[in-house]
Amino acid sequence: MATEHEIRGMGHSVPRKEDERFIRGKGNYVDDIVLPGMLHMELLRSPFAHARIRSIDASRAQALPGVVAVITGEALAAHKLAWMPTLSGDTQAVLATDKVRFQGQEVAAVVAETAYIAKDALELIDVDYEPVQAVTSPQQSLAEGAPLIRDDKEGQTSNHVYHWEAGDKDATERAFAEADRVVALDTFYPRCHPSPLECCGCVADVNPATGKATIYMTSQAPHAHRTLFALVAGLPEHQIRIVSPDLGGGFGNKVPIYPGYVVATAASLLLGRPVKWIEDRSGNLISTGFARDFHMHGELALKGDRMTGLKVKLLSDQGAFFADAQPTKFRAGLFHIVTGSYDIPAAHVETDGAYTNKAPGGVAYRCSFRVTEASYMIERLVQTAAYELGVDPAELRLRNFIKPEQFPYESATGFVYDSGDYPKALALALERLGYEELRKEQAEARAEGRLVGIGLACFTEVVGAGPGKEYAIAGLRMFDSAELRVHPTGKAILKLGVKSQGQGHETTFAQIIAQELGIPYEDVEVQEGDTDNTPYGLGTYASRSTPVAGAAAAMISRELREKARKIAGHLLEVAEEDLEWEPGRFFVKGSPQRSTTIQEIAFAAYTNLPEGLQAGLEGVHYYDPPNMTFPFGTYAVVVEIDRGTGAWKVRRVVAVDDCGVRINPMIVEGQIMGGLAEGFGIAAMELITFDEEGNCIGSNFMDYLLPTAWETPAFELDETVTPSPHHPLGAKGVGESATVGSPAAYVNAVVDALAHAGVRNIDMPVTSDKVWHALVEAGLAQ
Ligand code: MCN
Ligand code: CUN
Repeated sequence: MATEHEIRGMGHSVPRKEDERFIRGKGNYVDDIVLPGMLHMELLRSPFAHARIRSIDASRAQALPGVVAVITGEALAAHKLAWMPTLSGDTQAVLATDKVRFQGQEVAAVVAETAYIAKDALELIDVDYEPVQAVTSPQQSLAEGAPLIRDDKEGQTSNHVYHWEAGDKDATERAFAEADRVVALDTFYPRCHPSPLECCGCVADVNPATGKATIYMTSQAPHAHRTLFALVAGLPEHQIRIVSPDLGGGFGNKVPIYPGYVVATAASLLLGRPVKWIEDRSGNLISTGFARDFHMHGELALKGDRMTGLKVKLLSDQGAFFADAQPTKFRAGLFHIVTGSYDIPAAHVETDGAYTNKAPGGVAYRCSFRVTEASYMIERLVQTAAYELGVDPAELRLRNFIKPEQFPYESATGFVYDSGDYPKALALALERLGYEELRKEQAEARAEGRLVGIGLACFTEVVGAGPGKEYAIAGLRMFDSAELRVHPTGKAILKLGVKSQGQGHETTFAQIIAQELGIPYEDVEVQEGDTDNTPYGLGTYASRSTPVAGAAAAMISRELREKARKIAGHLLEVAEEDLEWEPGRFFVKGSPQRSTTIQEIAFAAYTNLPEGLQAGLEGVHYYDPPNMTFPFGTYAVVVEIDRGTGAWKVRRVVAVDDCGVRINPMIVEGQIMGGLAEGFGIAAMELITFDEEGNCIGSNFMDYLLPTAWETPAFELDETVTPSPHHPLGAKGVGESATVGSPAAYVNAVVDALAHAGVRNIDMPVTSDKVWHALVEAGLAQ
């Protein structure tokens, strides 16, 4: 039931509440926090990718006026803080003691009266390095005789991190033995970076009198970070308060715990004064939360035009420390969603990880735990198969889709997809595109010597972890929470365990309460990010806020509605069973004029209660979802290639998304447009790479290219709605879909323009340079 205009429940595209302050420059970010007596910290980073540390002499830095302390790994080691655990159970150096293992690694910290003094003092620290040969690719790292990167780890004799498999190997081998065609694709998903507007940072304030540590930090998961701080630093958890204020984007970059946070906290503890650390752009690009860096080999077995088996092997470049934020049970994240939208009876996935002399990552950048790479693999592979078979790529997909009546569908690698209607989303995208016409136009253009390409991606994602029994981070089960307090005058505060980084939670979660309780959305304030003030939750990533916390918000509203019903019965002097609900009021069945509003009920909850009922209208709900949600869609891209230069231009992007029921359609569209722009950046220009010595190329925005409004194409959006059957609101997550789904569509379009000449793959970023080489090789260059 749609709510009234005044209530603005779900389905209304209300403007974002938070934009009032963001647009006026009145946001409150970590760097806006200034505390009395606050000191500033800067980090010294390693110029070498791999080197032994012979000695560190900080005396000159220490002597600079205004410098309060220089902190080295050795000093931290005295407090057992030189190393910290990562989210995936490895260890990571906080400040290097024995060796540096990537360029940009944190070596020492200066704490000073101003950030400028601290930065100047960094240059006065003398570190004596003994360079060691750097390893910059996983192939090199796993080869015989490669230098051992993690010689700090007992029993570690090679650079191999893990081997992990999913699916049924024998069944897959049989499918390949019986296949009448096998199509293969080797591809590389390059290292890229989330690059939020705001870099990472914190203000650590350990009160020497009370011992309470208040840490303002850029955190997508404040509660989980508090627990990890307690476990690592040995501080009592109730004495730690993490406050994550407004965040200038996260995109996964703010999931891990970085050395800067730990050193600033240790510094505040030792010095008895608040310490601020704000990362600069290069620090962010070279040392924190990279994404991808996957070498992938996929093979598809076909019988006629039916996909009968899928084999994927991948080799992941983990950098110097294995720091992925990943669910404990799944070592390689959720890569096994690689069967995608297709009914493939047998599949087998093998992944290996290797240490290299590069910054550690996280499964970061709008990725839902490696679903991005999986989606790219299958959508590129399917297009390759279409060319080999001589079947239209849309038609081949249609023939192999999981059919609407097959849901809930168990995939060959063990996921149970909740719901989907893939043919519908594809058909809508093709209709919006005018696909048939475009194919004709493509053929005509080719006859005239012009290269037009049409690329499709029919992605399926898996988002919204838990269930807690299967998904945990560092053992913490992935449920989430909502606490709702309805005040006597009918205004409410909703407190959540998740943390918006710009997704609009203050608006959409208020709309959920408006929908469920009929309290106008303006009357609901949403609070997140302060661990002293919000119920425990696992945080915002993997598009889990709507699937998990959104469900918790709906459930607590419904619980309060049941209490409200009791009060309404008392107020109207009828039995509860005789009452009917519509958003905002209860009325007596058959006489709708006898009614009482939610505001009147809220007042009565504090003033006029039925016998035996507790006062107040408040409660908290912890929601552990029964399954993930599986959003999907079809992205279609049309490009034209310049045969003289290899430059390619996007002519159109049509995006059909299905994230189940939409809470705020405008916010959903904003999420999708942002993701389509990011997908374009990844496909076309974003790349962090390294030279042979391990020097990072891509450490600033001159080298690491982000698309601006100038390059970014226009987007045409549409939707289908297939509700999630297990979510109380029917909603699925959407926050990552377009970044996950779209890169394959862009690359497929460029390859499609060249496919008639035998081109099958161009690795991302698809620069004009690479396209030019493909043109030359295919004899199409002009
Ligand atoms: N929404 C909705 N209806 C749905 C699904 C979502 O109205 N059916 C709304 C939500 O209520 C929320 C937004 O869309 O306001 C995104 O919701 P959801 O899909 O639940 O994702 P999360 O809120 O958990 O956000 C995480 C996701 C991730 S993992 C990354 S990475 C990412 C992304 O969101 N980082 C972002 N989008 C981002 N957007 C901004 N502006 N900044 C980031 O850092
Ligand atoms: Cu993996 S990027 Mo988002 O899940 O925070």
